[in-house]
Amino acid sequence: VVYDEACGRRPRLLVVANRLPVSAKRTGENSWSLEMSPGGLVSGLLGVTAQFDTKWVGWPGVDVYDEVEKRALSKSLAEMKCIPVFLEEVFDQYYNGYCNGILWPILHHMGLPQEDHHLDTNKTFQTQYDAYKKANRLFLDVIIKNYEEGDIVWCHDYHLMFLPQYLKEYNSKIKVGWFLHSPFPSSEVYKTLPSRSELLRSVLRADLLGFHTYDFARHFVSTCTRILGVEGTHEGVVDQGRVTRVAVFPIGIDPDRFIRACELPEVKQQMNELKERFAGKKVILGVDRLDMIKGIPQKFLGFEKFLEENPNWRDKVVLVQIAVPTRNGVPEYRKVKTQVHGLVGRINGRFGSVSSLPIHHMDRSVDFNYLCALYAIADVMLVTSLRDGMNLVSYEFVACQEVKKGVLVLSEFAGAGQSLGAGALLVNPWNVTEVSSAIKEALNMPAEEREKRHRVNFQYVKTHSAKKWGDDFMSELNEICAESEIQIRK
Ligand code: ADQ
Repeated sequence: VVYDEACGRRPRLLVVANRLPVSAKRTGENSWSLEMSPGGLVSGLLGVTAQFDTKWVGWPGVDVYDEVEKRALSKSLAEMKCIPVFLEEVFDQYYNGYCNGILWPILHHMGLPQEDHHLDTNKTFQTQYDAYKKANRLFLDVIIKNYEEGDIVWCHDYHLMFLPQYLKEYNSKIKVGWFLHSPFPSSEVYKTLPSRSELLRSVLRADLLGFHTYDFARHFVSTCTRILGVEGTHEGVVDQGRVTRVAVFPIGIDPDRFIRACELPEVKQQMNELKERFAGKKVILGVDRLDMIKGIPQKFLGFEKFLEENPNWRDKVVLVQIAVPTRNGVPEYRKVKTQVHGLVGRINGRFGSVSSLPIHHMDRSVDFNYLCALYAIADVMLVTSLRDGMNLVSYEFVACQEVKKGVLVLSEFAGAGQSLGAGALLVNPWNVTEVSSAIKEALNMPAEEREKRHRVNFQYVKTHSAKKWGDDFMSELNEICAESEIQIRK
């Protein structure tokens, strides 16, 4: 570790993401209850916490305007090594506007919103873009207040594309990493974005840029060469002799957490109840955030076609879809929700009876243990993302299937399509006939073949964990930092 010798202490790592990994609930005047949410990022940092003194920087997930309240919340968060960034009035235009209304669809090959067609002169767009920059500056201010010499700053995701530039302008010696959790699109799609060059130039100021797959990294490098006229090499991007390293770090999960949960008496009890509830039927499972990128309408259309063409299966299969609503402040999300509800009604209306409904759809989140029980009893997991950085749901399903050895039907457009493609049935979610045939193949697959496919994927999920992802990124960043220290000393 680079800075150990110099400082005689564990080096500090500031992990900066839009959202802190805690849920804060007000329990009274100036008092808060906080709970750590163990998502992919927290699991990923499990490995590096031994080497680093890690602190989290991010939005706490609640609106706080009063200064006394802010201090009280900051104090409670400090005990969990979290430092809040209060975004207040910029939040809506930054988060719902620029991040999720503009960048998210572009990064997922969905194009810009139709109604804002003259984006560069459109006032709403300009307001959102300004709010985005302002929010990135608010993150910078908090980092500056907490920065100590030698700290490494790891920025996460598309919310913080200006942060590498702002950090380096503040102090060119800060070591900065940036990881993109979503895909990076082809340059033909990305170049429609009016602010395309500024964003690229900013992230290129980081020392290391990470992507989930080789394709996303390649898209990024070729986008930089085409838009900025810089040089792309196997190492990354070279601009006037300065190299920004671009590399691939596929994220994973903490598989043991899921494997252990499946052994808990409470989870076993939930599994038994679910098995009883769906006795005599095969269960197809879908677990997604209710987001247009997850292809939930395409999933339902594929299932509808399957029921249409296979009348003998109509009373013998259910699709359980858990779709937690997110980003309700963005119009596109409200539209997809209405579309999904319309399809559930149509398909249940066509194929349901008094005693049985083909789709059990829930607009909500389920707790961790119940999620594991659902993963464990499912016969088929159906993931039809139209584009997805990785898709951890497919990893979680595999981790919970040691007994059942069910089949993963997986979109070829999810990053996971590249890592779990060997054991899964890959589909193009836009091809309804292909999704329908894959459902049929999965439901009829002989035990021996299921076992073989599960083994391959289970092995992958076990070895390519979130911990490995965090360790790999940090050791590469350390190496780059060490090299540049040597260069400076020369
Ligand atoms: P997401 O788009 O959120 O993540 P994903 O990787 O599948 O997608 O992770 C979702 C997480 O939320 C999973 O841990 C899942 O268990 C949980 N979840 C989803 N629906 C739920 C529900 N109804 N109830 C309870 N839990 C639910 C982004 C990118 C992905 C990338 C990750 C990590 O979009 O492509 O894999 O970051 O980099």
